[in-house]
Order: sequence, then C-alpha cells, then structure tokens
Amino acid sequence: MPDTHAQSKAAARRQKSAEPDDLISVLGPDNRKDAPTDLSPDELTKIYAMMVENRLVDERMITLQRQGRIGFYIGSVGEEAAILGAALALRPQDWFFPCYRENGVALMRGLSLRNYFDNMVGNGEDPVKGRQMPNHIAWRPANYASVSSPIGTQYTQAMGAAWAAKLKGDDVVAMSFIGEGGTSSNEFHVAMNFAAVMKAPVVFMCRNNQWAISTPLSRQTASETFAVKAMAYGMPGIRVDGNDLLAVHRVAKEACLRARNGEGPTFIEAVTYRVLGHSTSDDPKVYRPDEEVEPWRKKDPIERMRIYLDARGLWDAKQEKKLREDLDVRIRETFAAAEAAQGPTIESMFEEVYARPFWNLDEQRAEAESFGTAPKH
Ligand SMILES: Cc1ncc(C[n+]2csc(CCOP(=O)(O)OP(=O)(O)O)c2C)c(N)n1
Repeated sequence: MPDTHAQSKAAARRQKSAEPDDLISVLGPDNRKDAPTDLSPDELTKIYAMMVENRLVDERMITLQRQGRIGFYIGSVGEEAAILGAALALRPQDWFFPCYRENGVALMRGLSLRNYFDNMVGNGEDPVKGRQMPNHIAWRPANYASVSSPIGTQYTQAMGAAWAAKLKGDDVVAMSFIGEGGTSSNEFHVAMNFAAVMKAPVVFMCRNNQWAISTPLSRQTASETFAVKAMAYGMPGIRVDGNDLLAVHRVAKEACLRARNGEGPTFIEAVTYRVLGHSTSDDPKVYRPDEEVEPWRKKDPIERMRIYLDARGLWDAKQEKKLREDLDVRIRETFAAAEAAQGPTIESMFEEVYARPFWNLDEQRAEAESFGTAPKH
C-alpha cells in the first residue's frame, strides 16, 4: 500500500517551498546587474561586507562551541539577506525586536564585536553581565531589544512598543522577527490582530526557513503560504525571496513607509532556508536528507550579492580576499581578548535588580563576598 501520508507531506512541502518565480524578487535567479535598487554603491558594498562579517562570525562561533570554548551558538547562515536586508530599512530611532538569529543587526547598528563576544563567554564586560545565555544580546544604545527566545513573544513586544510610540506621537517604527514556527504561537495571533486594529507602526518579519528545529513546513500550517495569514487580520501579507537582499530591502522599506504614514502593520514572509542545524545542540542529519539542503546552498544570499556587485564593477576578487583576511584576524583577536577578560564579580549578582537593595539581599551579599574574589568565567 502506498504511503499516502508521506506522499501528501512531500507534496505539501513542494507546494510551499516556493520557486523564485512566485516570490517578489529583484536580483532574479541570474543576479542580474541591472537589478533596480535605491541603495547607493557605498551602501551596497557596506551591507555586503556586513553579510560576510555575520557569516564569518557565525562560522567561527560554531567552531569555538565545538572546541568547548563557548557553551552554545545559534546563527543565521544562509538567512543573512532576509535579516540584514530588512533591518537596513530602519532608521536609528526605530526599534528592533529580534528572535535569536538576528544578532548581525546589533552589529550593523553599532554593537562592538568585542561586546558581542563578551556576551558569548559571559564575562564581566558582557552588557548583560553573564546573566543570559550566549547569543542573548540586548543593545539599548541602538534600540535593539533583548533577544527573546520564547517563540512568538517578539511580535507582541514589538506591537506594544509600536502602539506606545503611536500614542506618544513618536516617529518610531518597530520591526520584529520570528521564524515560520512562530506563526503557530498564541503570541503571533494576538500581535497581528492587535497591531492591525490599532494601526500600530510595526513591520512583522517572518523568516520562513522551512524548519522549526525538526518540524518541517508541511507540519507547521495547512495554509498555502504564511503570507496569506495576514489577510485575515486585515494587513498586507508580502512574500519575498528571502535570499535576495535587494528584494527584502525593497519590501521592508515599503512596509516601514506604510507604518510611518499611519497605514499600520505589514507582514512579510521571507522565503529562505536553514542550511545548518537549528543550533549547535541539534543534528539535522537525523531528520532531513542532505539532498534537500544542496539546492539551497547554490542560492546562498552572500554569493548572489557578490555576483551582482562583481557584475556592476563594485567588487572584485582582491577586495573579497582582503575583506575575509581582515575579518578573520579581527574576529580571532577580539575573541581572544573577550575570552581572557575577568568574569562577572560576585557583587554583580546583587546589582541592577532592585532600585533600593533589601536588608536580606545586603546580608546575602555580605555572605557571598566573604567567600572571596570572583572566579574566572
Ligand atoms: C514558547 C516556546 N516553545 C518552544 C520553544 C522551543 N523552541 C526553540 S526554537 C523552536 C523552533 C522555532 O522555529 P521557528 O520559529 O521556525 O524559527 P527558526 O529556529 O527556524 O528560525 C522551538 C520550538 C520556545 N523557545 N518557546
């Protein structure tokens, strides 16, 4: 008897793993050099360099986790265009509510590589003083809210911030990211409904990377696409090639303009693919075939941008080599400095929690301090 369940699962996956021609695309499958964009040559080469930095940081962190030098890592390999292309549409006063793969945006908005690595090892200079998991960045100076790993919560937080900005009359847009798995959370529905009703200035980004840990697209929704869900809430649902930086930037910019013009939220499904495991704690080989991954490696968003820039005469092999060599040195040296730094002090456990300390905390602090100095992290 044929395995109809397996067949229908495969059919559903084929249906939803969009081919480029049913998505908004600017670069197109050939990464054509006349692809229209309002990004200047300088902006294009800068965002390309940022994508490469994001990739090299991810690759180095995964190696360091395998060496036992950091505890955990979750990166964005293959999803850089969907993430950085969207955030590039934001202005400095706008707010960003990340899921957990968007830390390249914190770097793009001014977080130093050193502070990023401080968080990775949880040392005393970590902006969150080692109180969070690695990868859980918060960067207040750039309106980069704390990474929030409970699925879907990013949308409600962004919706709240956007609505508050609207009530206060502040010219602020909030952008938020979830994966397609996040669309199955309560928070997704609450945020989408509330934002549309209140016309909150928010851009809901969804990285449809086709896997939620081991749950495939076909088990995530019975809807034809994720973008179509936006219709029910009364907001535009846009479906874009998530490996095409120019296309993602264009639709995100249009969504930001809608938000700023008081027209309310937009939902953007950026179709991409999670080429690696969910995190360093996951082995995708146990639940998906390698053959599924291979075609997506050929659509690598960084390689597509490099081909485009090269064709436009904005980038060449020499610049590529220098960029990668410089980044490699900077990443290694910066990480070594973060790794050598002192761990958080024992006293820091008692700071920044209450405005005024309680007597019992004072007692606990005195007792903790009597044990000696802070250990190395
Ligand atoms: C409320 C909640 N439930 C479960 C988890 C465990 N969890 C962490 S990541 C993840 C999958 C998320 O997949 P998706 O939203 O598609 O994002 P992706 O990791 O693919 O970027 C799950 C279930 C969680 N963090 N929060």
